[in-house]
Amino acid sequence: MAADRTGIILKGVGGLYTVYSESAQYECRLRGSLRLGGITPVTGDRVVLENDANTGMPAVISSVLPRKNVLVRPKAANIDKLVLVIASLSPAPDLMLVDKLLVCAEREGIDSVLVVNKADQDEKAASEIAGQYRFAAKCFVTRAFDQANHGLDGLFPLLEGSTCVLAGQSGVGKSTILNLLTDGAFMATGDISEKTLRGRHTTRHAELFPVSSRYVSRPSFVIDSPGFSLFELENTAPRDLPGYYPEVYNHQGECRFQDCSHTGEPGCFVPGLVEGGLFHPERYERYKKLYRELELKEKNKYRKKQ
Ligand SMILES: Nc1nc2c(ncn2[C@@H]2O[C@H](COP(=O)(O)OP(=O)(O)OP(=O)(O)O)[C@@H](O)[C@H]2O)c(=O)[nH]1
Ligand SMILES: [Mg+2]
Ligand SMILES: [Zn+2]
Repeated sequence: MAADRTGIILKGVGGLYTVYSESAQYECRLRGSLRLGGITPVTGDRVVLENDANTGMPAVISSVLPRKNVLVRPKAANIDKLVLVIASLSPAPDLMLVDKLLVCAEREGIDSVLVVNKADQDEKAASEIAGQYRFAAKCFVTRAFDQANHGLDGLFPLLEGSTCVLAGQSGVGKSTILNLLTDGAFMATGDISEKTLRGRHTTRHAELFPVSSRYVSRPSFVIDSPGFSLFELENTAPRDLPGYYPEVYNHQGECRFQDCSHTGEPGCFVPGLVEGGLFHPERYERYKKLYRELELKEKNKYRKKQ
């Protein structure tokens, strides 16, 4: 019997999945039993395919292979790197969203990169944002729409041989970066300043593309995803939060207190890190706010259970 044919999901829209397998693409549906089993494949999933009895071509997804990881937002699986994109000025940068996404990536064991795009709008603000994250992630200040001077060269080696996902608010330039990385107009980009939605091409679903061989020497993939601004940090206990902040965990041994929340205990070492320029004061303020939010969430969960 021939070995099962496997493929990778490029996108799934309305129950129809585009699957890449052995240099070709196939439109596939889920096998009924799989749908009943409650497993929903997502972009980046590796799947087993079965042929259609009439055409002899792959047409049915019969199972989803074990995942390395899975993200709820953006919805994608088997991710090696999160490429977080933010604009310098417009849309107004939501740094709490960046913090939460970084925590989520740390929790899932996914490397993160921060791209501060649209530097042409406000050069100073762009480098200020990158400065806030310099101990948390590799940061790039970019102008993705500027073909000659985009500032993304440093990102290319980081994509080598991996699957990365572009994530962030709507209109920050994710699809513009995708177009650059894929060397073509795979996906339309849109202008956020348009008053009407007509003519605006906001991304509607997560989709996987190969990175152009101009930038990488091994097969590498990039997933474009729809922008979002609401993001709830689920399944994160407040006491675990310090373990997701490189600024803190890289110096963990230095705190005098075991189980210190680093949110204001007298004698805690973290304010010293802030004073010493090793933890940006605004990011530390947001850390404390996030800690309180997670504490509240935990309390409410406990109350609901009673
Ligand atoms: N000024 C400026 N505009 C840019 C830059 N990069 C992209 N844009 C523009 O920003 C607008 C939005 O870009 P997209 O790439 O569609 O944004 P997106 O993040 O994919 O948005 P969603 O798909 O809605 O999540 C487009 O008009 C782009 O031309 C940049 O570096 N500077
Ligand atoms: Mg887009
Ligand atoms: Zn402490």
